[in-house]
Amino acid sequence: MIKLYGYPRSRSTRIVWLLEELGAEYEFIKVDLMSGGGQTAAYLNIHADGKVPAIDDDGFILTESAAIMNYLADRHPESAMAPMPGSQQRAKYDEWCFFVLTELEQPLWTVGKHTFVFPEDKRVETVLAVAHWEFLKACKVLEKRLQGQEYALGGEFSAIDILIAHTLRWANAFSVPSGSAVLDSYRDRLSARVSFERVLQKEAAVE
Ligand SMILES: N[C@@H](CCC(=O)N[C@@H](CS)C(=O)NCC(=O)O)C(=O)O
Repeated sequence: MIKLYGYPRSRSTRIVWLLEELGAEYEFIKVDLMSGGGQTAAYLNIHADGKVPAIDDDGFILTESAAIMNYLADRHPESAMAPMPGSQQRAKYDEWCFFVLTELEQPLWTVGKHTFVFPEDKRVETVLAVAHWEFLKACKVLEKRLQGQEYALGGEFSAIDILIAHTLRWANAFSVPSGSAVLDSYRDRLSARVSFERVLQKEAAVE
């Protein structure tokens, strides 16, 4: 059974969400980031940087949330959570994936790091305005690409929607508005999925 190392409302939420969509069996192991759980020698053997998420699939260790999502989606081809590797549809899926990580999440995480993640003496207030601006710019691109379609790949839900919706939920939680009614309604529609209700229950159980 897959072991998922995670922490509520972190990037491991993406993996819980996907595992719930897949209906896969897994064990959620809480790494208590708030009390140094990521920095124990045992956990550093799993994730060299002491971060979450990480998975252990029968001894196969994998880190990086998007890599884990794509691995799990590819291991469950019947779920159609990601297009077949090597296909043009997969290249478009990957395009989304890299866009979300490098254009959308990156400025948002900069806001997070410089408001509540980093120790106070490492925070630089002057980066916030430019990070907000960059995030809004990425949201405009995202809005254009999602306009008139239900999901990122068109009519079918896939793992990339989890990555996008989770990032937009983070923005909301960080009080960083997307500035887009299209994106807000996409985020809320995806958050209303039954699988996401199960994510909230799973995380509440380990709080
Ligand atoms: N690029 C990594 C980022 C992982 C990451 O930064 N995780 C945060 C939680 S969302 C973490 O574990 N932080 C604890 C720390 O920095 O020590 C991924 O997508 O998995």
